[in-house]
Amino acid sequence: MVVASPTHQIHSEKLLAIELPTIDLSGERSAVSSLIVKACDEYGFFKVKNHGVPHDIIAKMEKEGFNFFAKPFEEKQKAELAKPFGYGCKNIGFKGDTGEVEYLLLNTNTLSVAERSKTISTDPANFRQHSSAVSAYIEAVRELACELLDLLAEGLWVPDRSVFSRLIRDVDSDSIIRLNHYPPMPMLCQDKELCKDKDSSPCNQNKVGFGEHSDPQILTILRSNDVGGLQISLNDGAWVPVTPDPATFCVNVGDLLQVGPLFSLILLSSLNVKKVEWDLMGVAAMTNGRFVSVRHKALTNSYRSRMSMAYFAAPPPDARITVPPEMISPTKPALYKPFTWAEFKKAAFALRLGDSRLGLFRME
Ligand code: GA4
Repeated sequence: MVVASPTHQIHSEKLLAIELPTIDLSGERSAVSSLIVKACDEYGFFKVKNHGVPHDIIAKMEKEGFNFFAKPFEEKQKAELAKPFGYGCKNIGFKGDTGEVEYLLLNTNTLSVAERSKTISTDPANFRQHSSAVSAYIEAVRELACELLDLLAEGLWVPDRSVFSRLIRDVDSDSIIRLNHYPPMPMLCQDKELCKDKDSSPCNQNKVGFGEHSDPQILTILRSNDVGGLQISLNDGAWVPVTPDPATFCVNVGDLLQVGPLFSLILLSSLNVKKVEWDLMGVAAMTNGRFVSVRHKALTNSYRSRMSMAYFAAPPPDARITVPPEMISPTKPALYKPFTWAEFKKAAFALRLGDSRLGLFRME
């Protein structure tokens, strides 16, 4: 993990943006996989370019999102279907968290396509077109997530390279997609000289769009328009803005991946039991908490709308995350109790946005 240098803070309100590592996925495979592991080690956040998601798929999805958020509030509210999926405004989760954000939360499960279409489009004439834009985006971003997870497994020398991506490809994968729209919010910063410029890096006086949290899933693939707002928390607690770059996707480690490298993932389904064995040499080379699910937040911009689209790659609900017996010894006791994604998710949704959840699953 990196620590902010003094130059990250020019004055108390204005922060210097951090240049996250940008990994070119068209590079040589083993070099790319090492870079991904390094970026997960050092930052827990990185950007990818030449990611293979076609520009027109991204553009259609973004247009779809902006069109939806431009509709009158009453119309958007009609998309408030089965909670937690559907439209939401200012309320985040079920425990009283709020932010200056409106959003659409969509299930990516193929079985829910019809419901998704109802959610994103209230115009029956464009029903099909809308549905296909969203589906095409989900499929392309899922592919990217799987590719990144395969590369990560390769970089970690895990014998089974598809160990993570199989969970995402599973028909029962609980991956979701979220469109966040942050309407412009005038800031209260006193330093007019520094803050009146319409640049994309917000200062600390900007209103909180989406409060501090970590993502519970395995990996998040985020794309935003050219308006800044994302900030990440570095090891020393300093907040640093991430420069927006619509040509790249921003990728971050989720809670499950923080646990994952030290654990075997056992996927139990009614039909099969798949156990993933870790290369003990590889595991021994890792340190506890090697990949950290970095806390982040999103601030609003004073002048411009920000829209981000996040794909949260998650396993099926019954995917069991547990310490393999060969990893446990009197000197190296298991750090976490075994849990399923369904159990972890239930705990996450019962807590406030900023609460730490992994602590609940730590061995006493
Ligand atoms: C954070 C990541 C995703 O946006 C999300 C969020 C979810 C929600 O908005 O309903 C949560 C939050 C997120 C973690 C803690 C709980 C659940 C709000 C909240 C207070 C969709 C997710 O999966 O977890």
